[in-house]
Amino acid sequence: MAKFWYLVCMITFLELSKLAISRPEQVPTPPLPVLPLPTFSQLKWQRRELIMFLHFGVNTFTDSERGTGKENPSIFNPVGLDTKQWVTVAAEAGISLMILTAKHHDGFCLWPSKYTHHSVISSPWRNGHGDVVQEFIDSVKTHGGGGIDAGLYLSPWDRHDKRYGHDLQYNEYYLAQLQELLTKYGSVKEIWFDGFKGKDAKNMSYYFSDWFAMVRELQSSINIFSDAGPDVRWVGNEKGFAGNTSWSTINSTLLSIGNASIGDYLNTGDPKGTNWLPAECDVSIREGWFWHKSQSPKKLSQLLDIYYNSVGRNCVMLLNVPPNSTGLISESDIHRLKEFRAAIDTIFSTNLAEKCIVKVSSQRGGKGGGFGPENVLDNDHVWTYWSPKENKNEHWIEIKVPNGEEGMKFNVVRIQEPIGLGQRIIKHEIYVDGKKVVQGTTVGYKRLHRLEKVLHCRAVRIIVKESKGLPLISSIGLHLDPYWKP
Ligand code: FUL
Repeated sequence: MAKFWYLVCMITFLELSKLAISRPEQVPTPPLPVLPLPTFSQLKWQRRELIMFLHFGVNTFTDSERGTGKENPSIFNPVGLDTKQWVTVAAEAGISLMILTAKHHDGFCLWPSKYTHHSVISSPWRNGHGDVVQEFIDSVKTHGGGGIDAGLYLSPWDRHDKRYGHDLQYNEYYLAQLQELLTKYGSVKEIWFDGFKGKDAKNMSYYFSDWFAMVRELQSSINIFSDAGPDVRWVGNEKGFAGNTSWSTINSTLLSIGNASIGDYLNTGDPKGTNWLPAECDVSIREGWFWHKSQSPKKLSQLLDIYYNSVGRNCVMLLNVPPNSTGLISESDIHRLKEFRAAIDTIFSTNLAEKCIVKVSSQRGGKGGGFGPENVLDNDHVWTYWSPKENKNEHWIEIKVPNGEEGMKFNVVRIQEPIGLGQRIIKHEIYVDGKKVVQGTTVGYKRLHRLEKVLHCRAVRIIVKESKGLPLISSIGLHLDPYWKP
């Protein structure tokens, strides 16, 4: 009998210890991506949000927007040129990429290209020994504190060079200049191919495939911009406004460079697009792209409108700040840029949602599974996110003021998707204390909704009505914009 009880005890003990050493539950895995996805360089570009364009050249000295190509290089003499100042201004404005027009439509080269005399070597500036591109690149490296990168614009349309209009000769010339720019000056993060040419332009085919292949060969982490990408697309207008619906995806086969009729398609992108090709919103701080004594910067409220309609619509804002004929960024532009940066910081440095409780319709892997609502309030806007469970009918996330605490006041709602796993949300709605205030479409990297008035409330619910695959949200913000007067 004693033997029997001994056996019972042993078996019970073994069963219990099996329980104790049983393996922990499996860690839930991230959901599969929804293709297409950004490349590493596209993701880096998107996170820059605000970048700077610098239009500078012979037009700066002729009060013109479009040089004829007949300008005498002797007019180019920016006696006080200081590219360090440009970089300091950009850094203070929170800009991390600066794109300089190495050559505009007039054909004048800001670097001493060995393939033409129509450049700084024929100008009085630095006695013909100067190189604006080199000074610009050096300043970006030394004054950017490691946080600023350089990009270059090389106009395909060239009104000066005699080879323009002769396909083979001009394409060889253009490619030779590309090789100079992309081998002599170190790392270049964006190259801008402007598809524009005037109605009076000579007939000419550009060998884009050769150009793009050469760029890829010479620079490993560059993004190629043109109307049609291949890395960054034009937004379809020069007002800096993306579409209210704004997809980073598009069908490249429907695009061509220099074709004005595809503006609307470029503006909104395509939910069925098989290419990841996000839009860049180019716009000037002044009326013109080049500096003109008679022009002054846009008002702060205009810059903020552009910001909400570009960065706030899943795009990057490329703001042109043209150096003047002395070779400096003008004081009035510096002043406006400082105001602009201060406004963005004021609006977005406080997130009222941080003091709230966040509830969700469901969460992948259950509590503690790594995909909970706490992820929408951390500082990682790409790789930590809320994911609901598969096979649920409704997906929502709610931000609530804890009981006993005062309600919150805001007029901006920020929503972000972890685009590293694809852009997914097609339709969403926002309810404030049970009342619908936003009927929205796409979200993407960042969606900013400016509301009609400041709301004083206790609960904000975002409902995803339609998405490609599971909807994922990486960040939510409730902000107060004191500059917004609708
Ligand atoms: C346009 C050009 O014609 C303008 O001068 C400017 O460079 C702008 C960014 O692109 O196509």
